[in-house]
Amino acid sequence: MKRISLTQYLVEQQRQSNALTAELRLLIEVVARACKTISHSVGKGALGDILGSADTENIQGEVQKKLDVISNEILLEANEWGGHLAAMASEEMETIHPIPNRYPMGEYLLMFDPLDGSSNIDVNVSIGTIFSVLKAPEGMGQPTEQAFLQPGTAQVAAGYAVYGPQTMLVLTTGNGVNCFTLDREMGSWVLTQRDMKIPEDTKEFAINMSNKRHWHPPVQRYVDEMLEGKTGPRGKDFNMRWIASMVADVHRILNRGGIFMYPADLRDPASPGKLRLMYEANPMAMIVEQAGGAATDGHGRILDIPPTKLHQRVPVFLGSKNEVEVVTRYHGE
Ligand code: AHM
Ligand code: MG
Repeated sequence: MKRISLTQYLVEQQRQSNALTAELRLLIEVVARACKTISHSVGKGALGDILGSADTENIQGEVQKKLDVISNEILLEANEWGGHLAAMASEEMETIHPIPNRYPMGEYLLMFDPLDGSSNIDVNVSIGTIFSVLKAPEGMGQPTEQAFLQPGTAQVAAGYAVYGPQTMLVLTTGNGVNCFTLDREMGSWVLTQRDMKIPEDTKEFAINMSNKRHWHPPVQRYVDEMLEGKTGPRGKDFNMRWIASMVADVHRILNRGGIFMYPADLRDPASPGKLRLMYEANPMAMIVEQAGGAATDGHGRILDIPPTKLHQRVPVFLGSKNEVEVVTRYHGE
């Protein structure tokens, strides 16, 4: 079979659709290159002195792992000089990162979770990088946090890299979802799955069950009914998977269906769920919708949520369309 590289795929996209500009193509290639570097560090593990804590905290009060910090640095450095970006924002930085004056300023905004699934770093379980691309508002001048506060529907590209047994890059520019596998010997991304589609029905769910006692009634009901299996109201047996790396859970769902949930719960009303809207929920919601799935916060589409702050958290229900529809309907009843 003829191998198509990421570069070739992007050039073809650029020729076919006007949506993919030369700047956006460069941006995606640079992000993909940074992910390659992160993958290389991840692969070294203890041999690269990248495991363990960095002994610092991020804006969310979470202890940063060395690899969180390293991955953030790799993405910042890779994306600063190309002239394609106006600013960046990251899970690991309190405020936005404008492009230094010595470089030209471009028209895009890049957001990322540099290393998602941090609790899995030290135990050699799949982790990943998630990214989201927006256009800077016209005539913005110096970028501010406000420029980033656009709903997910405004994303022009989104993707993730998963560092597992294989390193893969899953990408959408609003024209379906494609998957590239890193050829580690050649150092290039090769198109390995075209137009990924999530099955509409599923018998597999993903949720951290240890939080069950804190869930709101609609989530309790939904999960209880699945657990009742064949003889319960759902009339079928369900299986459960929870990797604790959103990238890995979403990647499984893209390949064979499923529903992923990180609901809000009763513990802290000020904190609706764990996952962050701008650089976790929105890019994943765009990918999932582009693959024919659905993504809601239990009430409405994640992509329609008007953001109020950079590190805002949201409840997340995403994956196979018909299951997301059931749990969302229970929230309304
Ligand atoms: P992180 O960005 O700090 O790694 O946190 C996000 C991760 C998701 O990848 C995953 O779905 C979730 O946290 C797991 O949470 P929990 O440890 O509560 O199961
Ligand atoms: Mg994360």
